[in-house]
Amino acid sequence: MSEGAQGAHTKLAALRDALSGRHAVLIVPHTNPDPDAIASAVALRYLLTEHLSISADIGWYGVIGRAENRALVRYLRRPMRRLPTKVPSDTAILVVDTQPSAGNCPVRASDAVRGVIDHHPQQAGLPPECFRDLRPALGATATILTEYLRAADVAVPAWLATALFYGIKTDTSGLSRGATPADVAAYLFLQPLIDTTALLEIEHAQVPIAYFQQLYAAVRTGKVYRDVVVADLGTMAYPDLAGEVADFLLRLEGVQWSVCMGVHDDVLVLSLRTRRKRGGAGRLVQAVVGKDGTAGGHGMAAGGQIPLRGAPAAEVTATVRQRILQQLDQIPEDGVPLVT
Ligand SMILES: [Mn+2]
Repeated sequence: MSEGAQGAHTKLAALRDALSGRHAVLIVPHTNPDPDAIASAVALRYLLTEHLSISADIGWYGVIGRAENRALVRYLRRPMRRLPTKVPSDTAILVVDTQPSAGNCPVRASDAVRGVIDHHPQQAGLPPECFRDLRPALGATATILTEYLRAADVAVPAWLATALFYGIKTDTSGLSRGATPADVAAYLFLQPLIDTTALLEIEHAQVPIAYFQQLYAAVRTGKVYRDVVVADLGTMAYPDLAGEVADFLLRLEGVQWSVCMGVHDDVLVLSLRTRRKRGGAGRLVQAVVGKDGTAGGHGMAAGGQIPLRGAPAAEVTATVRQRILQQLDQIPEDGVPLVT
């Protein structure tokens, strides 16, 4: 048995212990769940059912807006329900792809949180007896769940392989962003098991006209400051659009950093991407957001949220832009429109 498989066995036993004595299990992915969060949640539920004979629900919060993510949820036959406003006290909560003290986690740290499986930098505040598998070096949480399924010798059906594969693929940008040998191993294990027709349909899901309107806004408002591009989407149809557009703008020749901002539900959503090998996006977004909101992420992709609390969006957006340019040593006056 490999060292990784041995580790997964130990983790599975610890997870089972953490759930003992609880009547119900609720799996919670991060707010506005992305494919990695969705896949990790459904995989954990499948693992609990098949390996430990424990049934569980998945409770999610926020918006699933991106057309690909909506297509994934449809393909999985809508496996999640809305997070209940009050979780019964005898329920064990398992958090995936985030941590209770992170800004994008819909549940706070409490004794009800019995486990956390995540690949973001470790946050403080977990109960000491809480099960944890936190591996910030990994490209995706879906990699951890794939290791568990393999260690438990649970056969992975095509729908689950497709979800996990897509989770790793999107979080690592096709293994090119922050992927480790463990992510590559999970990806290659899953690949022969996936439903390729379904994956093609998910990845090429049709988008609403609002998507093109917002792309137009991004291009129209985009400004280039030497190797930094900043775009303001105004009001966004859904919150993860900021990340989607930041990815898109990073393709501009000569650009090392792309930043996209927009407002959804009275919150300014900020997304950062960088091509720099040494990263720094997570640290940068934390410096920019500071105490005004919450921020998190990895070296090459990160994001933050600032509640407007009645302040005019244009004012908050201008302040954030100023801080970003300052952090990246750019002069505001040097900004040239992306298109004229
Ligand atoms: Mn993830």
